[in-house]
Amino acid sequence: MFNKVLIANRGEIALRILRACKELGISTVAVHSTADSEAMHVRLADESVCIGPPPSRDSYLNMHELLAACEITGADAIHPGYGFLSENAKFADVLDAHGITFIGPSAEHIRIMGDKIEAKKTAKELGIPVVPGSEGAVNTIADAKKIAADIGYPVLIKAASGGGGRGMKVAQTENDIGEALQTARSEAGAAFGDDAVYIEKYLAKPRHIEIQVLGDGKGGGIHLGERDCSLQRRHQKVWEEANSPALNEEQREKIGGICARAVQGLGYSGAGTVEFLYENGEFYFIEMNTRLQVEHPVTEMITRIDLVNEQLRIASGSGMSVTQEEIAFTGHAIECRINAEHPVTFAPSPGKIAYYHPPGGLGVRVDSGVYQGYSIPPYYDSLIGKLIVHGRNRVECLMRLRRALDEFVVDGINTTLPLFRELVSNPDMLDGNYDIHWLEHYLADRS
Ligand code: MV4
Repeated sequence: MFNKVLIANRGEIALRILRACKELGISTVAVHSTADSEAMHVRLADESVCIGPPPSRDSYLNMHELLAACEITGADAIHPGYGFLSENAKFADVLDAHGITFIGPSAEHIRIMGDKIEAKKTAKELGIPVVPGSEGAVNTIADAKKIAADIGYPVLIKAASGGGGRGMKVAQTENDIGEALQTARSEAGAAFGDDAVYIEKYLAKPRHIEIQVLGDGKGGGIHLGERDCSLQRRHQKVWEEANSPALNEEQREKIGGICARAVQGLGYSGAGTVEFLYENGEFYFIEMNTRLQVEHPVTEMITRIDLVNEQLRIASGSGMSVTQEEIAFTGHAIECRINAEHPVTFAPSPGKIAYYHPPGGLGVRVDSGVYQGYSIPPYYDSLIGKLIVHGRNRVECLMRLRRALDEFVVDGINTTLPLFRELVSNPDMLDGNYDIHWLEHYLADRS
């Protein structure tokens, strides 16, 4: 196991990683920009290093500063968390060249999954069901028209280097496809420096269901069930739950088994998430994330597995702590991402937290690095914490979530807590009857 881990992140996930390290007796190094010197994880870490001014490109994305912090402190591993450099293959290579362990998958697997065309090709080879579409990049309007005619309109043109909704264009009919292709390619070229695009059948009302996987890098691989992340606003997940209200036990085991075998076949190392669209009882692979995800706690709550602990074990060569047979799914969990934003306009609301009272009680978890008197900086994303609630079933979980939301006080800044207090009493939400477009429609109808 590692002696000292540098946590190359900030906010709630930095604290989350620090907690797992401490429980394993690993020394922790916090890095922070000048805007985060008062952050909770900096206070709790064994050591801390200021790595630069507030802008991410000068601090949390600055590989030289992170390497220097490793040299200064003697950290033997880096945990990247999510976002920032967590899916940067070059960073994984640079750490490897310096003899520092990158707590995550190999640079090769990061690269494969970061290219959405390569990811889809690999997924298909591994037996994962994919969305019907082009076999690779599409370069000409003639090719695009032929493929679209084969799979049927509407179709979606996606950027190979995109992801998270960036660089997507819908073509409703053959008349649209020329412009859609040209626009998608030029926008992808501008945004990602790569104008490669591919085509898929457009799924109109899917759910977003993702499977958590772990691989030991030696051919072992397991799944830890699914998370339903269909409630999103502008490609930002808002509310995630495990299990999905839409799946039954048989479907869970089937798609979970497919993903576990894929991870085994790939020789994947570490935590990963296989993302699907789910429509009319069918799963369609769209992407694989080669990092720990924001919403990992709902999986932890129903499996009782500490995913960061597993990441540290795997990266240090100890392998996973459990076998597939030892994993049981107990109850139901829901996570609400609480942002420092106005609950109606979603305008960012940085500033000082005048009063902070998080909820507690059985089955209530708050993953957050904020505290009373803490000032939310304006430089980073607006996530201030995650409220995660567990119950023996979905009804009990919703009742507990409603109580916890009523108990949660954050004064001095705007937060999205009021939005969740609406959602937790909404009939569609209570029925679990929502797809990826539901929240945008709800918000549009509300205003
Ligand atoms: C799709 C799709 C419909 N059909 N692909 C958006 C982000 C990226 N993960 C893939 N995304 C989508 N891909 C096909 N063939 C609809 C979306 C999509 C979406 C997916 C999941 C969650 C929220 C979404 C919001 C808008 C569009």
